[in-house]
Parts: sequence; structure tokens; C-alpha cells
Amino acid sequence: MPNSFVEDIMAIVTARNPLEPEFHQAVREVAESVACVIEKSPELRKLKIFERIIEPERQIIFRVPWIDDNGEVQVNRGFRVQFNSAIGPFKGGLRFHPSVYLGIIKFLGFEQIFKNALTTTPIGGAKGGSDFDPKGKSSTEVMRFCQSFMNELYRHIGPDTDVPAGDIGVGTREIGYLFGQYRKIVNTYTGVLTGKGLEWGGSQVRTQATGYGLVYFVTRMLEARGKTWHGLRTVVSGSGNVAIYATEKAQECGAKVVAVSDSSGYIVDNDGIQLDTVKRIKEIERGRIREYINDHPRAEYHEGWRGIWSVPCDVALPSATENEIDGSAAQTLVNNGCIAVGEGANMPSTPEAVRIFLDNNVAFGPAKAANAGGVATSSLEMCQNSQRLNWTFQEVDTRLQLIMDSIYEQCTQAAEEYGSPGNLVVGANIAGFQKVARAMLAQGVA
Ligand code: NDP
Ligand code: 2IT
Repeated sequence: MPNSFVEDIMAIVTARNPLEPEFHQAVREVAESVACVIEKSPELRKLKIFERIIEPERQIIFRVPWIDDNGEVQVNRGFRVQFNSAIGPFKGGLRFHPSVYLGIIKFLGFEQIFKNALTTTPIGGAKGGSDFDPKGKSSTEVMRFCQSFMNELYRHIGPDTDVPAGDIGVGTREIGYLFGQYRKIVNTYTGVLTGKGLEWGGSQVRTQATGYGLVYFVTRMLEARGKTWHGLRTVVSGSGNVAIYATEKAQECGAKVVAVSDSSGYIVDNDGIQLDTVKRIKEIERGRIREYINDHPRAEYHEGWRGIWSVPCDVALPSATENEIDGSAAQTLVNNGCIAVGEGANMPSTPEAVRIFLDNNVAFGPAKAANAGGVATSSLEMCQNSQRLNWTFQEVDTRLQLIMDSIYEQCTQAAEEYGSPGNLVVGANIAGFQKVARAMLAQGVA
């Protein structure tokens, strides 16, 4: 029965959403985890809760025309997939990257439903973005693009409807341009976006939240095995928002972070990554990670980002992009003695990689639980905007830690209850699904 449930669901998903392998991958994993819940509940099956959950409430695709610095007209494609608002307004990031197409936004929006449910805060799931590539663009080009993007998006969002935020290629600069245009169009100052600057409605800790939250979550995974971060060799992929603040908190906890990367290659520094240098190159100069060795000649730079998983480590924190750890990279990590993997990126491990980690008793923190600190803190930003108050760094950080602890508890308890003790993949999917399913049941076929 559970297998036929999964295959029935996959038949619908693949027929309705052809050529979207990332979306299929995300749905299959959740379906496999929750099959046992659906099996026990004729009501969930009869009312087609899962069949409804895999169909977005609304999908918007729009033209984004803009003029580059040479006076040439450029045309990009914009997306917003409003997946599920059963437990709160749609919420989720915007990604600007040339690889963006509908299937990427759908996989991310689908994951966001369950992640947001786990945060304990009332937010639904959504995702958006564009195939616009911010790399190599001037700030005025990025601004003109963001303004054009918002000229269409504004009519679909609102502080009680849908609240976008950042993701790959969208940070405080882009949120600023988007917010400025929204405010001008609607003539109202509201918390319609999160990840805003601290002086214009942003929350303390939001910049750090995904990376810090990831380390808080992995701390609990390590504790469960009687370990602390102290002295653990750690590899973090990426060198963007998530990677930088995961590195910062891991170092604060006593880990030795020895490698970081970008899409061109990776750095190994056996003296420990000097984070100030990474921040300067990435946050200020918007440069490439290879420039790190100019300041630290004892470090090595290797071309190609995949090789980072061959750097021996105790803990791996994939924090760049989807499917960056395949089966062979996972096996290499296991062979090199890796004891814990915490997913900072969304779906960074392929299904084969996840299987290898679980089969080899590697403590594995799945993305929708481990990286939920970012969106959880976005939700705290929404609270502060509604109250027209700003909480202190300490207050937000304490709430973030409590939320990550709660997510860990929800995952371990659900895994235990449904016969997969210690399997946080199953636990996260079941706990996230149950909250949304209960809300959908209560609200009728809507
Ligand atoms: P950033 O744009 O700040 O950084 C992304 C980093 O990943 C860069 O170092 C980038 O390198 C690298 N990268 C991106 N795409 C690829 C690729 N195809 N191959 C190899 N490396 C790549 O994004 P974030 O740090 O915000 O996001 C990283 C991941 O974390 C994403 O999966 C995102 O969905 C997820 N996430 C982000 C949250 C947030 O709050 N920002 C919250 C939860 C999850 P380069 O500069 O060369 O492109
Ligand atoms: O994937 C994610 O959770 C994010 N990019 C953050 C979304 C948000 O609304 O803060």
C-alpha cells in the first residue's frame, strides 16, 4: 500500500509537471516519508490531502524587461509559486540565478511548505525568482531589474498575503531595491519583504539566521551522539550568506573550518579559514573565492566546486545549491570518517547520497529542518513589523535557538513515533506534513 501510494502520486506529478526533475525529487522524498501516515488515516486519503498539497494554489510567470548599461533591452522571466497558505500567508525567498526555471521554483516552494510548518510560526509556503544573473552586472543594472520585477510582483504580494525574502543572488541590496519599488507603487510602508536593512524594518540576526540556525541544529545532532563541535574538522560549501554565517557560528563553537567554495572552485586552509577575508571578498568586493590565497599563501585553491567533498572532515555543511553531493561524494565523505552532515542549502544531497549517509550511521540533518532558521527569523521580522518594534540581537537569537531546538524535537519525536528512530529525514517530513494536513482538514476542500 505505501509503495502504491508513492507511485500513484508520482504518476500524477510527472504527468502534470513534465521535465521538472528537481520538483519530482522533492515530492518523492516527502511522499515516501508520509506514506505510513496516510496509510493510518483513511480521512487524509479520502480527502486527497496529498493530492492537493502537490498542486500549488497559484503559479505566476511574468515578463521582466529592463535596460542594461549599454542601453540594450534585456528580457528575463519572473516566477512566484504560491504553494500552500493553509497555516499562514505565503512565505519564501526569491532566487536570481541563470539556472532558475519553473521546476526549480516549484521544488523550493514545495520544500518551503513543510519547512515553514516546522518553524512553529504561522507561515505558508512559496518561492519565486528569475533567470536573471546578477554576476557581472552593475548595481544600477541590478536596481533596474529589481524595479521591473516588482512592477509585476507587487500585485500578487502583501504583508498578509505573501511575503518574499532572499535566496541565491538576492541579499540586502536586492531586497532594498525591491522594497523601494513596492513602497513607491502602493504608497504604504509595510513588512511585505523580509531580510530588510536594520534601519528600514529589518530584524537583527536575519542576516546570520540560516547559518547560525544550522549550527544550532547540528549541535543537537552531535549532542545526541555525545559529541561537541570542539576541534571538529568542518567543510562548508559555498561562500554566500548561509556558508559565511554557518562558518562563523561553527568557529565560535570550537570547530575548525578548513574549506569553503564558490561555483568556480574551493579553498583548503588547514590553519582554519580566516572568515574576515572571506567576508571582505564576498560581501564587500563581490569577488571570487580564489582571491583568498592572495592573503593566505599557505592555503590552496582548487578549480571546480565538486572536489570540496574529497577534503577529509568530521562535519560537512553543504551550503551552496541543490544536488551538490551525489552518491560518490557521499561515499567519499563516509570513507574519510565524516560523522555528521547538516544541510544549509535546499536539497543539496541527492537521494542516493541521503541513503548512503543514513546507511552508514552518519548523523544527517535534512534541509527543511536544518536550514529553517532563516525563514523562522523572517517570521520574527514579520512579527516585529506588525508590532512596529525592533527586538534586540540577543532576544532574536534566543528565539532562534528555541525554534531550532523545537524543530529538532519535532523531528526526533515524529521519527520515533513512526518507527524510524533517529531518521530526521522521515521525522521532518512527517512533522511538517502533519501540521499542514491538520489545517487543510479543518478548513475543508478549499
Ligand atoms: P548566496 O547567493 O549568498 O550564495 C550562494 C553560494 O553558493 C555562492 O558561494 C555560490 O557561488 C554558490 N553556488 C550557487 N549556485 C551554485 C552552483 N550551481 N554550483 C556551485 N556553487 C553554487 O545564496 P545563499 O547563501 O542565500 O543560499 C545558499 C543555499 O542556501 C541555497 O540552496 C538556498 O536556497 C539555501 N537557503 C538560503 C537561505 C537564506 O536565508 N539565504 C535560507 C535557507 C536556505 P557563486 O558566487 O560562484 O555563484
Ligand atoms: O529557503 C529558504 O528558507 C529561504 N531562502 C528563506 C526564505 C524566507 O522567507 O526567509
